[in-house]
Amino acid sequence: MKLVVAIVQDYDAARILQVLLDHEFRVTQISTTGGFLRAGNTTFLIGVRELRVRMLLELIEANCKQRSELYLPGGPVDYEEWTPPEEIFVKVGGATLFILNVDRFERF
Ligand code: 2BA
Repeated sequence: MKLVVAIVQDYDAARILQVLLDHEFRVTQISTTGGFLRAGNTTFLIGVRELRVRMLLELIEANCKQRSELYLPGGPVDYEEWTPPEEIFVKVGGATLFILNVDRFERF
């Protein structure tokens, strides 16, 4: 079994969730915040049999889009030396995925 952690843009989240449910994936949705833009995004945790991982990734890819977002400086002063000093556009998404091995899965 694998655990897929998928970070997607809020714009795409409702559509992706619906498609995954339609295909009988079990999903946990978490509201998250991107560290760089400090804007909301959505993280899905999806436990999935190995056989279905490819289908899962195809469904996510088909339902998320890359977009340009405006980065505004002005985060915590401690981070200033690592972040751009001025406004820039960055490309965000479609999706950032981590695919982890699951040692054990139980439901009680
Ligand atoms: P954010 O951290 O808000 O990043 C939004 C977008 O800003 C990123 O899009 C990337 O294009 C750009 N970006 C991030 N850090 C940057 C930097 N130091 N300098 C210049 N541009 C930078 P994506 O790569 O598509 O990432 C979308 C979201 O996925 C991220 O939102 C973050 O929440 C998550 N993410 C991406 N890579 C991650 C990682 N290695 N670990 C954990 N979360 C990650």
